[in-house]
Amino acid sequence: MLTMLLGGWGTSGITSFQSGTPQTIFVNGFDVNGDGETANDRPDLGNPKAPINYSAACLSSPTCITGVGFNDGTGTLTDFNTGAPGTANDFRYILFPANSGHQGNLGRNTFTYPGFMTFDASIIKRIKLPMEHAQAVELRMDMFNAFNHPNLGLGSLNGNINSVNFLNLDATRRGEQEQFGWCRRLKKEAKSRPGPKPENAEVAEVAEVFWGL
Ligand SMILES: [Ca+2]
Repeated sequence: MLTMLLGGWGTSGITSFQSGTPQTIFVNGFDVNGDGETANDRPDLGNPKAPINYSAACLSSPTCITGVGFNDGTGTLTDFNTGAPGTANDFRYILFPANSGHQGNLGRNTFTYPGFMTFDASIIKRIKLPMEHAQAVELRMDMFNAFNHPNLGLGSLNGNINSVNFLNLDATRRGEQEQFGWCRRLKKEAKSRPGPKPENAEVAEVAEVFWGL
């Protein structure tokens, strides 16, 4: 009994690392340089450390700073989304009026999302059975992202300033998941045939796998 409880255990695991995805910051539906293209204009870079806040509460508040500013051409700065007055330190990105001819100085792929990291692991327990033809039952638990490490922002890449999901780092790509299952491993004798017996025909092992317990 003690041997049955303590023996037959096994583990396996896979660790994955991936560097962050680069993202170009642009504004859709707002032709700043006046070239007729409204889907690829880029802003100026303001304070690179200014926070971005595209929460629903901030976007709907006339006094909230979202981190994207608007220069009306005279140097006066307001928030591009809410109209709240601000200073150069409040805005990471700054847009100029539509058809103003201004070319944003922000380059392509200047924003990098956080990297991707997961730890997948499996715990396996094999139990031998004294039944005819049945050799063992294998129980296993597979854990995907076993330590529930958050992978922020990778599920909804969005560099469009005019989207409510702009740089949405709250979205997670993959959370912790578990899967349980069992596998019945059988030994069955190979069919007898006339003539000499092949060397490897004594026993064939097959497995029947059922998942989703
Ligand atoms: Ca344009």
